[in-house]
Amino acid sequence: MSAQKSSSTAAVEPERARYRADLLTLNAKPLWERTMVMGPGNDAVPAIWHYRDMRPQLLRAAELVTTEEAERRVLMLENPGLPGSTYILTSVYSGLQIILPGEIARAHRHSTNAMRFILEGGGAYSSVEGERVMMNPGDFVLTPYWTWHDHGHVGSEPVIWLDALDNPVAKFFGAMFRENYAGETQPVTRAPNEAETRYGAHLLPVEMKSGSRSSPLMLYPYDRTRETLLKLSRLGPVDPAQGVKLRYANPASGGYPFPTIAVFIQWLPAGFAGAAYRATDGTVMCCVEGQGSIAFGDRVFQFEKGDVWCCPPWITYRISAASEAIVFSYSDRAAQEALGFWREETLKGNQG
Ligand code: GTQ
Repeated sequence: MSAQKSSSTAAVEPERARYRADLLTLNAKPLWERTMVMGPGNDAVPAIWHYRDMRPQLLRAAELVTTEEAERRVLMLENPGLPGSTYILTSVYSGLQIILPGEIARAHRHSTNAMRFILEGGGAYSSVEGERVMMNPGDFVLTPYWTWHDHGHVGSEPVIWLDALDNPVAKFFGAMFRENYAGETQPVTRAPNEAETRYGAHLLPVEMKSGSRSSPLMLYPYDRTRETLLKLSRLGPVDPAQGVKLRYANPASGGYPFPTIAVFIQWLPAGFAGAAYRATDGTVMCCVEGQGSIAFGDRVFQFEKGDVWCCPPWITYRISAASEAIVFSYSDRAAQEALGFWREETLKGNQG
């Protein structure tokens, strides 16, 4: 039986080779010869960018390049497993941006959702669709799809923040558009903290009609986020893998702040040794307070304030905290849940 099979395979092989060559001229390939593995995960690998390494390079960029030359003075964080991509993960972008007193980052808009998480310094503002908000460390600031935005600085010390965008998703769909504003900056046309007043007090305009799929808030201030997190740290529950983890909510929908990006903050008790966890959403994390470590199998990254690292899809990790710690994060979970792809798993015992 097996001899018969191999002799017939040998006889048919030259014909199969001719067949393969014929198919190639038609831009077609046989599925039964596909080598691509059908399984979770992708080429992105775990990686960390320490603030002690990145901060001096940002200050150097501020000496070497003006904001006239570089419309945004940003160091992009590129995953070592995705060389040439400019992306930290296959679904989300991360960059570290620095702005000096007196500088502006010119107004533009793009068909990608953007957000900032402020790491250091005060006195910088972000203008979005005519509203200007001051940004302070720990604040999470939104620039939704196709909104005009520019940044400026009226303070006295460098300001550094983490930029997050869903560029890879827009690029994947071939739906990336971008436009410069006619002037360098846009006029302020709204009252101070207008979005907060309209949408930020558990009240909404009774006939609210928003064409936006993103949160109508412009800023989620850290003082309030932190206070809530610390109160909940006493009330619990504390998840075995994630500590006390909250998601930032769109007050109009109850959903995530963006259609593509989910945004989170978590508190870890001192001595926390998290259970092994994996999920299909690629996640970028940033330490806001305290110190800890994240282990991907035998690879362990120590983290402290300002460090940024990525957890690629379906790679198991464990988070530990040496001291009480607060970690900000964002991922493509919003998009994956909307499309029905998202899965997670907390592994019991010593697996992973
Ligand atoms: O601040 O508008 O890191 O448009 C990349 C693209 C920041 C921004 C980035 C951008 C911005």
